[in-house]
Amino acid sequence: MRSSTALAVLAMALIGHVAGQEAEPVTDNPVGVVYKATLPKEPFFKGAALDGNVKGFITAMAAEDANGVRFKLKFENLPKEGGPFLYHLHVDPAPDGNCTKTLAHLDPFERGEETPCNATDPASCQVGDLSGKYGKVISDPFEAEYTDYYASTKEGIGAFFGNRSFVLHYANKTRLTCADFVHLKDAVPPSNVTYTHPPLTTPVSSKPYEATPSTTGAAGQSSTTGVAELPSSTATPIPSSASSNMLSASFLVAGITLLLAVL
Ligand SMILES: *[C@@H]1O[C@H](CO)[C@@H](O)[C@H](O)[C@H]1NC(C)=O
Ligand SMILES: *[C@@H]1O[C@H](CO)[C@@H](O)[C@H](O)[C@H]1NC(C)=O
Ligand SMILES: *[C@@H]1O[C@H](CO)[C@@H](O)[C@H](O)[C@H]1NC(C)=O
Ligand SMILES: *[C@@H]1O[C@H](CO)[C@@H](O)[C@H](O)[C@H]1NC(C)=O
Ligand SMILES: *[C@@H]1O[C@H](CO)[C@@H](O)[C@H](O)[C@H]1NC(C)=O
Ligand SMILES: [Cu+2]
Repeated sequence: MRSSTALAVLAMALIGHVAGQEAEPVTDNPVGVVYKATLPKEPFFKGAALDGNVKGFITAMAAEDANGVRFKLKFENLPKEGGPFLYHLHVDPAPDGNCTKTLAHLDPFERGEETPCNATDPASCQVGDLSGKYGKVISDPFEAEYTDYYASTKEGIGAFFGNRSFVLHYANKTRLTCADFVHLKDAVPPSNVTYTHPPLTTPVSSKPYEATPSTTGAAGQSSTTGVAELPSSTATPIPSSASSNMLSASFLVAGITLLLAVL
């Protein structure tokens, strides 16, 4: 059984590769989990004509109905020359800031670099080609917000980007700067930065938030029944302050539910 399934998957992959398969929308993204990638203080490209680095971030969270992922981003202090700038989700993270180590674009359907990205048909694009699908960086500051149906917050599938990075490029593709995504629930702020804890009463344990009593019915219910997915009725809309370090209690509850389901 198992090997025939594996064969079927392999066959599908091969057919997909030959036929130039379109990206598939992800309809069951875990809701309430926030990922954020924040650009570092120094650019990777040593020749950058910049005071410091481009400032900016990308935040991403599944849409309320688990269909697609809502992206919000802001870039400022861009170089005066060399634009319009491109940005993509890349395959690997680069914890040491060496953007070469992020490897290629996130492209689980193997569209490759040759197939042009048609923005009116985003499934035709590499999953990671966000500027191809939603527009290049053409202003300073630059802000954008959109839902992408192909990149995913669901761990274990190729389109998952939560353990990866994004790279900001010059128009000539030179890698200017990059940042790794972090799972905000697990993000540890630098110890010398004042951090406002979410309203929790539980002492810190080695498994963060595991023993936390729920603040609404949703998490308690899920933890006793072992339901793996949050019903969409309990999903929380993205607050406009999603980029701050302070997670809302609802996000936390969603996170707890997910964590309990995963453990
Ligand atoms: C790409 O453009 C930047 C900014 O104009 C420039 O500094 C860099 O040398 C260019 N890279 C290549 C490979 O031409
Ligand atoms: C970055 O990583 C690449 C590939 O691993 C390596 O060839 C290069 O020397 C590194 N660059 C720096 C500045 O460390
Ligand atoms: C892009 O996709 C749209 C919608 O599918 C289609 O009408 C259009 O012809 C495509 N453009 C190119 C250049 O392939
Ligand atoms: C990231 O997650 C994907 C899907 O879960 C996995 O295939 C990949 O190996 C992971 N990459 C890294 C660098 O951990
Ligand atoms: C926190 O500590 C790091 C490393 O010691 C330092 O570079 C940074 O400036 C400090 N940040 C603040 C806000 O004090
Ligand atoms: Cu790129």
